[in-house]
Amino acid sequence: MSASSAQKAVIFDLDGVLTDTAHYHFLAWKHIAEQVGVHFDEESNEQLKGIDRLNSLKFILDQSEQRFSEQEFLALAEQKNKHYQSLISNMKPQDVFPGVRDLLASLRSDDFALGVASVSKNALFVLDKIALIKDFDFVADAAKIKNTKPHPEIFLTVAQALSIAPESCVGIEDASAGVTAIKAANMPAIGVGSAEQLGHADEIVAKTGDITLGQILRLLNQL
Ligand code: B16
Ligand code: MG
Repeated sequence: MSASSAQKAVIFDLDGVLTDTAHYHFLAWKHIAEQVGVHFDEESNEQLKGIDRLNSLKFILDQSEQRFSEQEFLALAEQKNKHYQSLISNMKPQDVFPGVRDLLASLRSDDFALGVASVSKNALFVLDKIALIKDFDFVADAAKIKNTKPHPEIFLTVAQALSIAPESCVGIEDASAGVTAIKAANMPAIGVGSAEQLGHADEIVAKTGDITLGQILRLLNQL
């Protein structure tokens, strides 16, 4: 099947949905937060999931008593990214979450187009490391996205690139901001995580590998 013949699509977030890079982002942000005297834990990290690098840093620095020049701000962003890149440098195909490859294969066999909507500028590097690039018809270029999640831009960009109407796409996200972005794009949303964080999703699963083809078809009213 080619993406152009598909009538429906699934658009995946990357970090925390296809692989556990959300944890690496957390470790790198925690290091920066501690350096500027800001308490940072898994709960504070929930608010940064799906938010781009500079807006994430602004969120942390706004809680610091210190003030930072533009130059210092950019140096901290660079430091976080270097740390994050060292954490992802040894990722392997085995780091894809369990069940994800089977899910992608079953979607493929049912003529779904497949896309990735990650606001991470490291997304292609990670997809290459975990050997998933070829599984997708389109991966958004985060550098070309003007509005970070919860804005729907990235999901609409992927749907348009796949030539599928938004209402025929299902979005999958682990971030509260990401679920908001999917809903704002007029797509059904599956949240990966807890009802406490993702109560605004149409359905919630604990792990990406728990998602089934039938569940996705039902969300598109095709079953
Ligand atoms: P980078 P996603 C997002 O990716 C992450 O959730 C978020 O924690 C990170 O700050 C953002 O990418 C930017 O990443 O610094 O690598 O450009 O969840 O949209 O796949
Ligand atoms: Mg994510």
